Amino acid sequence: MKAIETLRKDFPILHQQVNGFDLVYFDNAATTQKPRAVLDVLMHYYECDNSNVHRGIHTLSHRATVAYEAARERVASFIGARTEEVVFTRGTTEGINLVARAWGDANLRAGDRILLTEMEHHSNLVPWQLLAERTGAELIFLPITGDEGLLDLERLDVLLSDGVKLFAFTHISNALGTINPAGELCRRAREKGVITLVDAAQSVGHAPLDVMDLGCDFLVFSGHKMCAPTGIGALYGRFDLLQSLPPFHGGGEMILTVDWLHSDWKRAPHKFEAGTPNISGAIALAAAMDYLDAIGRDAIFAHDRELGAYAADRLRELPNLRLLGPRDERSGIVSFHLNDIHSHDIVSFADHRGIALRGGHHCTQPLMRRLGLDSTTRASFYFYNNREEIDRFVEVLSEIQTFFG
Ligand code: C6P
Repeated sequence: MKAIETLRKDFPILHQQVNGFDLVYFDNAATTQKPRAVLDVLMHYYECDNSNVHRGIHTLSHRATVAYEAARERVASFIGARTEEVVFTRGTTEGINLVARAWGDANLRAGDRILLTEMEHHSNLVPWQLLAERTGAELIFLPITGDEGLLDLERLDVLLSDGVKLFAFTHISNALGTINPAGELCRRAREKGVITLVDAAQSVGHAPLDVMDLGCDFLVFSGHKMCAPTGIGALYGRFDLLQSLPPFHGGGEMILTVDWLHSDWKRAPHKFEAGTPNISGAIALAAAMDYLDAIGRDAIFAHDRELGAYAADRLRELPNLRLLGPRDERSGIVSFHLNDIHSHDIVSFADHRGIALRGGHHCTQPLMRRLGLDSTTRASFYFYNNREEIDRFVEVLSEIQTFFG
């Protein structure tokens, strides 16, 4: 990997002072910053090629269409899929809702079960609750082991047996930093004939990932957590599955022919992309993938884990700090509870020192309740963060402990 200082130069936003201090950006699990290479591609698209896709015969429309479809190819190569297996979405949340609607409504009946885990983000819980209400299906949960936040794999086979049709789980937990053994989970589900959906929101921009190696049926992610703009993401679906599903939204772009009472759809993936898509977002997502691959996803993953382990060690030095998440092999996400100081107070204090953290339930309210907490403070790292920033962060936490007595 290039030196961190060199990589930091690619991110204009990192070079500023916040509240009189050099910015330390530790809120990468919420959204990452964007490198100049991605910003330039966005600007170039709007300055030179902007037009609608798949409709016009004129030159700009042709260019926009070619660039948009090339972006689909790039996403496919980034995750080891076929081009026609990539549906552009607004992000992880929309991808899960698409599967819950299109696959869930067509395949689930009263009495069927959906297996989730206790560490799911609301985005991988609420759409299934809505599906369960529509169909009479039931949700069941693979437990975690406690503060260490590992999945209780001994319970998996039993839970997978009982009428389960779909197993949806997060690859990396946004609230605990756990890295789940996604390949093993998919294999064990497949052995029981259970369809899998991997929420890769926190993993796809941080680690090498190949849908064929994972053996998943569906996988979803958001571009904004991997150096691309907000409002763009992708759903991977095995082609035969995608092709068998009805559309999610109806409208322009996704049809072949329309009559007053009936319409025919295009093949997957286009039948899932109704209306004008986020063209510039897709093109910028492809640029973000080029940027990440030039650094190397193995190197990014190693750096994330190294910072995660270093931060965990430094945090353990603080008295009365309850650290959540795995002892070994955590990602670059650390989440903790400090004395009885509310996480919002910690985040506000740290902000006054120029450090951006996140405090709250991290869209995992049931998990927080399971841990007996209402919130945690979270620091989440990326390849442009370094140990010196973590040292400053730990110093500020010490200051906070003194301040709040
Ligand atoms: N987590 C966080 O600060 P969207 O909002 O669709 O881009 O991503 C939703 C989502 C789904 N799954 C996981 C594991 C996630 O971490 C997120 C987003 C952010 O942790 C915002 S709550």
